[in-house]
Amino acid sequence: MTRTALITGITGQDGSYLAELLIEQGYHVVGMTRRSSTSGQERIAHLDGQLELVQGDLLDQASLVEALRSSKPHEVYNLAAQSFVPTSWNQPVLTGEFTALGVTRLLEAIRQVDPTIRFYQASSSEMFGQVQVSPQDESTPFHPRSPYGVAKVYGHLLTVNYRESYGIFAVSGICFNHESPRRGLEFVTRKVTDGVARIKAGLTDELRLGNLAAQRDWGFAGDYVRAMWLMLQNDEPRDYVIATGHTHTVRELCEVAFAHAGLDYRDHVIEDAKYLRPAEVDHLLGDASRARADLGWNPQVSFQELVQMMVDADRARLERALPAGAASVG
Ligand code: NAP
Ligand code: F7E
Repeated sequence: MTRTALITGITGQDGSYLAELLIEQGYHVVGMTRRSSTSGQERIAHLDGQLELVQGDLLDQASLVEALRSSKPHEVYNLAAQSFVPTSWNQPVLTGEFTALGVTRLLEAIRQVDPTIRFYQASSSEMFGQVQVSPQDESTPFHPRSPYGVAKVYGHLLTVNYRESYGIFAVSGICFNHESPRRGLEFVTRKVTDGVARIKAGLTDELRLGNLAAQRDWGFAGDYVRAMWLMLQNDEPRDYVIATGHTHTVRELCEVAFAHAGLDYRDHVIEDAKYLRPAEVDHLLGDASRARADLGWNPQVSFQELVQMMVDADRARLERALPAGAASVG
């Protein structure tokens, strides 16, 4: 029997990679999208005809119930969220509505429509926040540092609670930062690789960044969506940390990205206080031992490979967008 999966947030970075994986696995994939005056579906345009789209919004309970009723999924992956940390200080209430209460709305819809649906919640290493121990694993205490992190703690604990209260197969992947050429342009990895491509093309000479000392455990999004799928195939519902086990500073990210294009980041990167956060997460490093042992999950793409892949993709994109020869300055 063909299995059906409903993905919220299908137009986002992870949604597009997960949709590809599930289509490859033979699933009927249904993506939930919200109405917009522009399409906003660039990341899934290449999957046109291979998946079904239903309209719905995490703010609207009736639309979630209807999305589940019409698509009859076996698995639901809740990837939709307001996911950019700085925006969560500007729009804390909206972030809470999407990223925290949205989880309640979706789990309530599952309880109402079909409690045998398996549910994946996109939890985040931002829940660890100001860490006292390193590396972080499933037993590390939470100390979130942004309204986004706080909202994710709510969604995480609610998922645990619906598992314990109602016996729903509801699990959380506590994913550390994961990136790709499809990453939003405002996140630091993509901002840097896009910046390198622009500098190389002669469009600008500088890149303004915030805290270069921040450390993150960065992996490749394609590897992380595999972990999400494996978690819903597990015998028992269990939460997992998904991470590479290596951490790097934003400065190292710059070194690798600029060097890959034959540039020295020190000639171009400017530290700008405008990009500092009201409260920072200084250091993250994940321990994915449980996922390795139970799920056989291992990341395939290293930090260097990831950054180089993103620089190459941004340079190729600009080559296509600019008049012939214009993107090859220097
Ligand atoms: P992303 O690229 O920002 O995508 C977010 C998705 O959520 C988009 O499809 C967006 O739709 C959708 N969305 C936002 N608000 C919605 C609403 N009210 N109703 C329905 N859909 C809504 O995020 P991502 O990087 O793929 O991350 C996927 C999930 O994992 C998010 O929950 C994120 O918080 C979490 N996470 C990400 C990372 C990471 O490093 N990437 C790590 C840990 C956890 P539109 O296209 O219409 O805006
Ligand atoms: O920042 C520093 C910044 O915005 C990483 C989301 O997917 O991962 C992501 O959250 C670090 C921070 O990601 C700039 O201060 C320096 O320390 O790429 P980011 P994030 O905040 O870690 C987690 C796991 C999620 O769940 C989130 O959804 O980089 N940094 N200079 C900068 N960051 C940005 N964005 N821009 C800068 O100019």
